[in-house]
Amino acid sequence: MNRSDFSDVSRVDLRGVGVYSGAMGLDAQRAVLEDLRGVIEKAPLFHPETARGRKMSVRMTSAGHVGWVSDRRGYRYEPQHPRGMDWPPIPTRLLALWDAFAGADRAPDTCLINFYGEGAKMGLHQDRDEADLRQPVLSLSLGDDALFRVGNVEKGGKTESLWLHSGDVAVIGGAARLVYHGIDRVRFGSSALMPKGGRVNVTMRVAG
Ligand code: MD6
Ligand code: FE
Repeated sequence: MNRSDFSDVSRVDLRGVGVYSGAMGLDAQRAVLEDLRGVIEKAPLFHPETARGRKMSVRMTSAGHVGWVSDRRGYRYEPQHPRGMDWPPIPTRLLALWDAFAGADRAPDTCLINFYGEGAKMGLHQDRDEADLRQPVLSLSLGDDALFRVGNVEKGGKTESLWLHSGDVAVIGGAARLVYHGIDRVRFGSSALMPKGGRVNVTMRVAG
């Protein structure tokens, strides 16, 4: 599969982050959501704690050889879910999305699934738990609209925001690989994909 299997969309640059609006059509989004339901059945969503002992507002799980976990011991990739099961494989439809948009020479070995219920958000952060920071991180947004904020490689300074919609892809790589970014808020119940409300953000990476 390559870019032509997805909608023909152009790259919008947000402080070095590549945003592809409408990269995935509604039917493909529905199929991915089904794939993700299968992952969550085997590796249930959990509510991680930060190193400071606060619950994150998103719930998460992973697919792939390793998955991202956070607890009092800090952030890291682990070969198993906190309840002890292996992480399910990354759905092939998502691997195809990576091939089409990531521009990477390696396949992802982990896929983080973040679920945003009403009021959930994600503070400004860097994605820096991966061993090879030359490899990009690719995200797919599904469900509710989300206000995505992008800052700088250093903490502080100016930021810019845009609304991510269901089917949008964002790629953080190259000189922008370590930019601070986050989700200020979601418009709960704003999508046709998940009419009862909710947002799923899927990020694929090369962790190890
Ligand atoms: C989100 N996204 O969209 C949060 N990280 O819910 C991220 O944290 C992110 O969109 C790395 C690369 C792309 C992203
Ligand atoms: Fe991130």
